[in-house]
Amino acid sequence: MARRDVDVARMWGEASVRREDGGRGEWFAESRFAMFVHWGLYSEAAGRWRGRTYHGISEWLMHVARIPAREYGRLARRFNPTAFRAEEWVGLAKDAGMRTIVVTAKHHDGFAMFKSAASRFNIVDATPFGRDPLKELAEACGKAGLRLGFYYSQFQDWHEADAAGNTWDFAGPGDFERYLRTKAMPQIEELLTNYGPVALIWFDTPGSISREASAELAAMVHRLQPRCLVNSRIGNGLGDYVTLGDQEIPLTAPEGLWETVDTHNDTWGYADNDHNWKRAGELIGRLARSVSLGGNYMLNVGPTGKGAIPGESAAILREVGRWLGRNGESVYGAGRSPVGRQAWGCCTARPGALYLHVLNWPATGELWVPDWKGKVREARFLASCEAVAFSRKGGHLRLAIPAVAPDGPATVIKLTVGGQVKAAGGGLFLHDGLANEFAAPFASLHGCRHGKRSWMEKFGDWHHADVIVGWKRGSSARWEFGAVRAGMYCLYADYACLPEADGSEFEVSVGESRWRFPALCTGRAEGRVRIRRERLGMVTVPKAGRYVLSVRGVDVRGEGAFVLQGLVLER
Ligand code: H79
Repeated sequence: MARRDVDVARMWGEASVRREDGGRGEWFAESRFAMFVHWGLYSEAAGRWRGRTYHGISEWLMHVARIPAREYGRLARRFNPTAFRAEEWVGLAKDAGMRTIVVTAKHHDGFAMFKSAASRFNIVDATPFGRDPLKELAEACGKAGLRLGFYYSQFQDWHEADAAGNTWDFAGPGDFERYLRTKAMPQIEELLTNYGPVALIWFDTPGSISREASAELAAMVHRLQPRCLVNSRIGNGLGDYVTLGDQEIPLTAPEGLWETVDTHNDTWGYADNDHNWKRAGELIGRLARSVSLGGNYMLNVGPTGKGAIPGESAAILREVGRWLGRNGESVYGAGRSPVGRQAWGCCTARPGALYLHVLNWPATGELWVPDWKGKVREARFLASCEAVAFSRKGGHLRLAIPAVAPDGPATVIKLTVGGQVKAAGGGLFLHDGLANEFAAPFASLHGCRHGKRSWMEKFGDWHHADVIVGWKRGSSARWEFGAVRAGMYCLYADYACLPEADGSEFEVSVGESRWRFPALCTGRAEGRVRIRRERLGMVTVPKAGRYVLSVRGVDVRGEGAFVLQGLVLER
């Protein structure tokens, strides 16, 4: 592969960081929720080129439509975002409960959204707008007390013959060193010199950038602004904190500082065809799940070419903000908890308190925290302060809750606890009235292995899963769980099966139920697996007790062509 190409396996770099961040990350856990802004010439194109709609991530339009750099550059002549008001963006971020803003200073298309002496291909010199929006944002953030960071694509620059990424205009490898010295480094220096304090530089797609280049960039950032963080996508393990894969909400988390970045719909840059907004409850769930594993959640908005954040997106963000107004204590400065993810949601913690985020409200009148070892002083709904009755039963904590969720999108129950809290047994538990996921990372395996898979739904719309790989005849995965009553449950499997493995046979068992099922082809997308949920049948849990759910390979075809994300028991 030519060096100019983007190596998909390495596009986001390693998820590792240096241990010592020099104290720069102290504010990180207090922030928790950030606004990501993708805004550039692609916003003006809005996912459309020459009458054709390109579904998926719109900031890749130039790449997918193979638009010559000269022609793409002409978008600048009509880029005139007269609706842009820095205070409105900042006001929305505040209303949404976000404490940091990270905006694209230069994306892969190479267009600088700020005044730059290093390249005339910038918003001040090349558009009728002629203003520097990053200056205005920096001022508005300063006034409102929000942190500001800049996204900078350091490796790909489709406008430059010497940088990586543009294979349609430029043949052969360019002089990357020259691009680094004459554009990337000078522009990053401008960003760190002309805009006041910068919270972080958000690098992206390090690809095959050299260790020396990553090290030099990091050193430059820290020399110019010692408090400024760099994310792990600087490459070569030289970041101050980890950025997970795009749109990745993990089940288990890395040590130390980490964040995940997410789209509100299925694109980062504005696309006028994409209305697939996540609801407030979904966003809160993704935020809470990140915090429950000690991470930060940065959610993207894609302003239009006129500079306005789409109204639907803004309205939903304000709803999240109102929820945070009532429940912020469970998010800001809160973090990892000893209670693992449950079918009803997840749990965040701070010293002396646990916060149960009930994202899926059971209509059964009870909420269980399994394998509870600890002293509860009191339980209250965080938003209303109303007390919640609790008791202990069979080693579990049982809370008596109303049939309908009192706090709309996600109700938080605060447990004030004394001393150490432990939730033993991995916390796998069958919650009545909900979908109980038995996920790959929590399985004990025999003759197969843990792995990860990523795939796209729409173009550039990434999904990630922890999976079980290496299935053979006799391989098995098992999950132990507790149940507090008898019941019939519907069993589903989340798996990907390439055509080569179609018809492979597996056996599932739980309690007295045991049968074989065939794996059905779930398709292939650009050579990658896509995970789909298949219904396998009904199983019976005969009484309260401990059970084992297992799946075993009987006749497995096509080496590596079947991966299992997990099983689900729902009722
Ligand atoms: O800025 C957003 C994305 O544009 C950026 N990261 C987030 C924050 C990003 N850059 N690259 N990637 C994400 C990985 C994308 C890979 C793909 Fe492709 C782009 C898959 C499809 C389009 C390159 C071209 C690999 C396959 C075809």
